Amino acid sequence: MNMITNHLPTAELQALDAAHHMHPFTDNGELAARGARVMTQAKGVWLTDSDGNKIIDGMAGLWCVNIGYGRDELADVAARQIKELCYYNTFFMTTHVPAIALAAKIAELAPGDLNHVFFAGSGSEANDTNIRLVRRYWDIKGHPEKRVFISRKNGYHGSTMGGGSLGGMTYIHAHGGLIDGIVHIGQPHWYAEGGDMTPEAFGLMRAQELEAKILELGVENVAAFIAEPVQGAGGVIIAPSTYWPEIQRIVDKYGILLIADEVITGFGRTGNWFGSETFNIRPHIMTIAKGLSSGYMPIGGSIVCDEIAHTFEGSGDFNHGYTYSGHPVAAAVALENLRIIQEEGIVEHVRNVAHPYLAEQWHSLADHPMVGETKLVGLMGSLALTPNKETRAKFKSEAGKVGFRTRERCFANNLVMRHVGDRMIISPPLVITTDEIDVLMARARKSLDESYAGLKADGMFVAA
Ligand code: PXG
Repeated sequence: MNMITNHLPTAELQALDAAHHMHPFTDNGELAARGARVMTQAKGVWLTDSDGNKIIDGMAGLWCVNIGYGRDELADVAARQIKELCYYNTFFMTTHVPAIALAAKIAELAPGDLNHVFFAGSGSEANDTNIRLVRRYWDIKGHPEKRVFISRKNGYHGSTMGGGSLGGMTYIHAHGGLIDGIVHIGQPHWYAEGGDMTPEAFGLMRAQELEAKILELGVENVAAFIAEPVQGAGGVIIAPSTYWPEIQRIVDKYGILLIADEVITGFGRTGNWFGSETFNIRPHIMTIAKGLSSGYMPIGGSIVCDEIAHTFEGSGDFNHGYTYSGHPVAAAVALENLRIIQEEGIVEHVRNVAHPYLAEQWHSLADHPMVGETKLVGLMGSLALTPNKETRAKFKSEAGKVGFRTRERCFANNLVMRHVGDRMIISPPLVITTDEIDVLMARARKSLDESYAGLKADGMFVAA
């Protein structure tokens, strides 16, 4: 306890961390040389590090702390649940009150006939569930050959073998390979890949790659299409308006399953409870995690439609599950989180207050000399950095270098704004106030100015 509340000097913590802690998606040699930033406390949208800096968190942790940090209610519920029933499983015909209540609440909130929840510990695990659940579904229906998943390049679905394979990040595939039966089509990323086409024509073309792929593979072999309503980790890529209606048409026409990976877009992020509502998508399955508990506890799941759930009934055991499926403490905390989102009108706050207020300032960044595109849906936004707005040119430097330098300026200015390649992204806690948006934007603009000046000075503001 002491080490957390009254911690060692930063340098000692960094040395211990480097010696014993292997970080995700990190070069530990580089980390050891430089020392990790040590976060010690957080409240609302504000983080405090071990040097006492107050940092505004423009990423809600990793896109998850939707209700903001430090809510006592969640701590109280966790403590109460640990005392009452800290653990029991949901295997072997048993259940418990938190899992029952949470499943029922999710079914109430989810659109359409998405009424059944299979719990997991994370988004990656939930997507692994989806692979097995969907293949088993087609099996039960008498179509065991329907096994192939179609997903998208630069999509992100986690980093387990299943999640990493569904995802279209080649740098993830490079470390450990892919599982079989997963193929990737192009992403609806007009800014980077749309060339001279209009966004609308490009969106349609990319959606039609799904139809072409189904025909190439044979519909009898295709199980499902999985996609994020908005690509998050890929750089907050919001598809052109033509994309999702065409995807829905194709999925309906060929009768394949549609999985909306709502791990980021779920629970208010886009100004509705689910991104599928914002983009008028009708999935058969939704993947959820992150905002389900606002990141206070690790929990995820798959929300499944009536038809799929009923198909499983009477077909024997579905041989799948996790020790922590529906973990009672995580479920109780998630339930309290959903109560707060609902009773405090946080989704409405995003839609009616925070988004419109942020949108005005975010889109005004289009005037900045290095910003080629500004995108924002609800409270997830991106900026494309470019040395030439007219041609949407890439920088001459290695991809991501300019983004990295810009992120470093943000960190120096006590703002967490991430980069994905040479795109800057934000996804702040949904409870952010208009005053806090002013702070976030002032720091973002200052960081962009400093990055731009640095690039000019170093001769790096040059097109490829
Ligand atoms: N699906 C989506 C759409 C995600 O964004 C996952 C699944 C996997 O969830 P878990 O809980 O297993 O991590 C995610 C997670 C990043 C970053 O750098 C994004 C995620 C995770 C870690 C880093 O933007 N998204």
